[in-house]
Formats: sequence, structure tokens, C-alpha cells
Amino acid sequence: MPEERPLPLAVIEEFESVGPLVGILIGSESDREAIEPACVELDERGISWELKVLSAHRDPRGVAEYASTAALRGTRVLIAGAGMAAALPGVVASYTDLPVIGVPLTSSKSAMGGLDAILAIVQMPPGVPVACVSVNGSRNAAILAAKILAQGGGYPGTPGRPTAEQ
Ligand code: RP5
Repeated sequence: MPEERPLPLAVIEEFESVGPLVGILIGSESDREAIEPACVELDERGISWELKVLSAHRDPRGVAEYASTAALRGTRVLIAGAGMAAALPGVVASYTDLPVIGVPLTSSKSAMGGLDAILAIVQMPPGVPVACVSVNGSRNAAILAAKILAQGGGYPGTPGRPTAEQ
């Protein structure tokens, strides 16, 4: 009987686990309460989700690893909530082709009631889009994720769909 060896890289174990349909990221433990309505909404709709605390500024490698492997694990939509200089949704979008919904959050340190975060999320450069809901609009992010998931078959030219000329 051959000895069973551990997989050489932790990241391979990640690839082997089946991910949820929606991945939710927040930039800090302090964002947990504000993102809770998204989790409740997804639960009520029977949509699988997971929540990770990963900061674009404090743990950029962790964000890169999560975002770049999410699609391989079967995740279809990402929600990213952050406050202040809210780089998280944009950085996530730079590592994945999955749709990313940004949720600008307020914190005790927010400038102008969350205007700082909403501008950081909305003002993405051309080519790297991020959807953006209202400040603290995490429930809307979940509803939008559900609508994206309800779309089937892709767009013309993708497998299973006619080409634009057909
Ligand atoms: C952002 O800074 C987080 O998303 C949070 O909203 C804000 C404050 O973070 P903490 O100092 O509370 O960890 O990155």
C-alpha cells in the first residue's frame, strides 16, 4: 500500500475544494456588521456564499491568491466591501474575470460619510470595471449577484450560444 503524501502546495488543496457561488470579501473585521445584510439575502435566496476578511492594503498577496483562484473553485460572482481608500474591489477585479460588485462602507474613520470609499470603487480605470452599489448597500450587492447568477448561457460567441452573425 503506497504511503499517502500530503499535497505539496496549500493552494492545490484550495483548487480541489468546491467554492460557493458567491465569494464575499471585506477589508477588515470592522466591516463585518455592514456586510451582514448581503449574507442574509443570499441565505434567503438559497445561494451559497463564503466570507473572507482580506485587506487590499494589509494583505495584498492574500487578496491576489483568493481572487485569482475563485473562478477555478466554481465561484461565479464576487462581492467586495471596504471603507476609506477602498481599493479592495478594484484589486480583486484586476485578478479575475468574474464580475465584481463593490460595496462602499462607512467606518468611524470615513471621510464625508463614505464618499471616500464610493469614489475609490467607482473611479476604476478603463478596462477594469467594478459594479458599485450605494454606501453600505450590501443587500443590494447580494440582489445584483443573484440577478447575475440568474443569467444563463453567456453572450454570443461563448460556448452554447450562437455567434453574433448567426
Ligand atoms: C478599510 O479601512 C476597511 O475596509 C475598513 O472599512 C477601514 C478601516 O479598517 P480598520 O482600521 O477598522 O481595520 O480598509
